[in-house]
Amino acid sequence: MSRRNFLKNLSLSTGGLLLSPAMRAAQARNPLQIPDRYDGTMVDSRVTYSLRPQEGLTEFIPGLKTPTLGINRSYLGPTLVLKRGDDVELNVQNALPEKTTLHWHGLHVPAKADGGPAQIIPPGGSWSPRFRIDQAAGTFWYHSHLLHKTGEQVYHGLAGMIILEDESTDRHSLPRDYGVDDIPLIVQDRRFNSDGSFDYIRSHRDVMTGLFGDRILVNGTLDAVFRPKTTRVRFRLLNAANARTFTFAFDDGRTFSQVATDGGLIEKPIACKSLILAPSERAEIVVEFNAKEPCTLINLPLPAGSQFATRGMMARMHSGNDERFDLLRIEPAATLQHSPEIPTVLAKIPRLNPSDAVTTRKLTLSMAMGMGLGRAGSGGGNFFINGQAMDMEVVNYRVRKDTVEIWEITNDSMMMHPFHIHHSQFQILDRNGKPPKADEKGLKDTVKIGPGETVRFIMRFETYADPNTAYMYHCHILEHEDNGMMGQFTVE
Ligand SMILES: [Cu+2]
Repeated sequence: MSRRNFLKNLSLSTGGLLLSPAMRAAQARNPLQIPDRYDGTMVDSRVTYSLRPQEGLTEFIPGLKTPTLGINRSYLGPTLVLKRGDDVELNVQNALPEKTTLHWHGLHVPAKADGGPAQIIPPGGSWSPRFRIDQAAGTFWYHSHLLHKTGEQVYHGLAGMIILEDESTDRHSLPRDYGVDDIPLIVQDRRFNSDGSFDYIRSHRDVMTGLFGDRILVNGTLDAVFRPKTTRVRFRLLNAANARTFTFAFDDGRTFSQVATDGGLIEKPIACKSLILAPSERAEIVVEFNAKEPCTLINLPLPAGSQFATRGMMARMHSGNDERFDLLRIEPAATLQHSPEIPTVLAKIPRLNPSDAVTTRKLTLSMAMGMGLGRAGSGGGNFFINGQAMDMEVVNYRVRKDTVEIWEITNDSMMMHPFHIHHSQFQILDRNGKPPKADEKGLKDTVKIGPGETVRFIMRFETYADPNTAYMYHCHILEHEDNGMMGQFTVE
């Protein structure tokens, strides 16, 4: 057997561990970039933010310029800091030569302000949604949501973090010094061409599994290193990859504390050694460090037997979630400033009661197999919800304002789909009939649905009514969303 075939066979037999030579530990270490914190400016009693989607060139790889998209910069955008109770205006001035949208992922906003596929901003155009911030503190994000082009625009950089603060933010002893001990980690995988440009969709497989890269960017930094100056650091983990699921852990197996899910603080910290986030999911974790004791934030393969693993004939073409690689090198300073203990009680989350639900909506996610995948080949897409691909002309559900509903999502495909719904945070009732584990008891806007699984969640549709403008629900594997796995609902 030639060495090449030996390696090929070995890589298949180890579940793809050798598939990505670029995932090897890199030698160069670049200081972790921290996106600028953007608090906005007060204009006529509104906190106003100016956001400018634009093209740029970004040097991820020394000596090579990558054509990218960014917001107020060449790649990604500033971290928007929003405060509960504030009236805000987000002025988006589209400096791109193409249309775009900006969606405030996880925020409770009017449908017209949501930044979904209907709120298109033409090249040179602007869009200035206004709304009041009224939800719990947490980590959210904003990104392009352009119909059929979300994957491509987010991949090139149209995304940023949102930190929402409320009355609890100053009360808790959680680390909150942005860029010092409160650190955004926007984690993405990318594939580069030899000229440094991003390599987006190349094959049917890239659409079918969603696009997987073989290099990791954290806040747009390749081979990043972070140097803590305090004994505790809060990391705001955002899986901003198009398709890859990350299983976050540390190379020395250390325990850390999860303190928040997608929609904000959980009731009490959860001690854990690993944490799985699918695309668009967030978690806040607090990690303890000792001076001069480095470690590495890594990605582990999905645990053996995970319900989120790809099954059947798809499993062999989809090893991307089975690789181990480094995400962020961490090198604490020689002396660390002491951080206070984290609180034992974080928040009180009032539970919604299933007996208050006026209806249960049943949605089934599915995908067509075989060739001809991708919109270009098939016209309509190969990813479905209840057998239908996304159609801008179809409002799939009309929800009555101020009602509570249960949504029951079933996955009738061979791979996991992270299901995301706009409008509000939900609470998971059960997964395959069993109550959610601790890390799924908090507020969520995205939930992993493994192959064959059924998840029920409960949600209240309050505050905003608009029979003419829809909110979206969709798979957050962006290539699936772009190719049909999305639907629309109104609240009226
Ligand atoms: Cu999907």
